[in-house]
Amino acid sequence: MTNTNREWLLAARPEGEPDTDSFELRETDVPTPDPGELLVQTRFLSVDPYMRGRMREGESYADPWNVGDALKGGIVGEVVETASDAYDAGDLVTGEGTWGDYATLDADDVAPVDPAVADPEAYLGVLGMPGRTAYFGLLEVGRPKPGDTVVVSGAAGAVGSVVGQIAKRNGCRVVGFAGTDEKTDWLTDGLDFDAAINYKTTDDYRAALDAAAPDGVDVYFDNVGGPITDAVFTRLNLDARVAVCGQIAHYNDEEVPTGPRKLPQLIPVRASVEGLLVGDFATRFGEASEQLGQWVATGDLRHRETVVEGLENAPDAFLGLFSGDNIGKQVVRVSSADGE
Ligand code: NAP
Ligand code: FER
Repeated sequence: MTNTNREWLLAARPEGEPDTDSFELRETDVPTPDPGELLVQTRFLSVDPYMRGRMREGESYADPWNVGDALKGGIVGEVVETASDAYDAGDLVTGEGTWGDYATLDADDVAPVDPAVADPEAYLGVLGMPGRTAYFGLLEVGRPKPGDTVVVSGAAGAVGSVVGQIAKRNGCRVVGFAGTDEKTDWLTDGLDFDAAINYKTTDDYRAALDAAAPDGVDVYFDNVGGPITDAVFTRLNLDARVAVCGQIAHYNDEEVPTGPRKLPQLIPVRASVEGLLVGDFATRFGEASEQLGQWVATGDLRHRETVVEGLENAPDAFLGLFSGDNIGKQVVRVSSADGE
């Protein structure tokens, strides 16, 4: 094992769209685990849209990163040194690490990774935070009933692709919005969505919805906001539920956008619009992990990961989320099983 660790830190707070100038790679010593901790060599690092919020000053659901601090994120890695009885060297675990080669993690804060269930990187997607978000967001906030039409934006991403499949399992008609034909083909041919709309090659979203969701929309699982959401709001059915999971189209906005507002559309149909945070379901994460793990192990729940190679490319992988470079969950491979 080398003595040198590489870690990405926040070099500057971006205004508007971030670029690689927001990030800096520094070399440090490999940290030593304190009692109760594990030294973990990162195999895969998760990059997620919410990290854009952490680059901003001020409170949100996650603490802001400070300029000069190492960036944090979900990782899957191998225990290389242990100061805890809970794990042995060689175990694969997942937890909150840094954008780096090595991190020390409290053994109480990590979960085991079972490569018999799925490839390790799936523990950052379908079997990680995004999968749990899809599970609770759809079932608890969207509350789909058999026969409902469920529309999902960001449908080919980590959360959206799981939402659509769980909605299908619940007997719903499922329509997804995504940004390339490769993605819409995957949704309909690979994941059995009933219809998928490429919002980058479609001008009239309302007309596209009328064709794809002729009975209107009962559940809208919103990952993106913007004009897609404006259109879906005009097609909501009586008692529709809107689960506001993400608004990635607005994460680089410096000001709250003004109009056009679609709220009058909610009145005649008495729709409810509810924000959701996956962390609110923390006491039930075990239930979600068990169910999602079962579906994945039996092949009933399909998943994809887009892998960018090399820690040095982590900022590009993150920036790619905003241009739609990923299909399924975006991860970065930091090292391989042979330790390289
Ligand atoms: P993701 O969907 O895997 O990746 C982001 C995707 O967003 C991109 O692939 C891109 O796909 C799409 N996108 C980017 N800019 C867009 C725009 N302007 N308009 C429409 N689509 C755009 O990411 P994820 O991790 O699954 O997260 C999805 C959403 O859920 C994010 O908004 C995230 O913040 C939110 N989230 C919320 C919670 C919570 O607890 N509330 C938890 C996890 C995630 P296209 O090619 O289709 O454009
Ligand atoms: C996201 C990922 C996580 C996000 C919110 C969360 C709105 C919330 C996490 C929590 O519950 O603490 O992309 O976007």
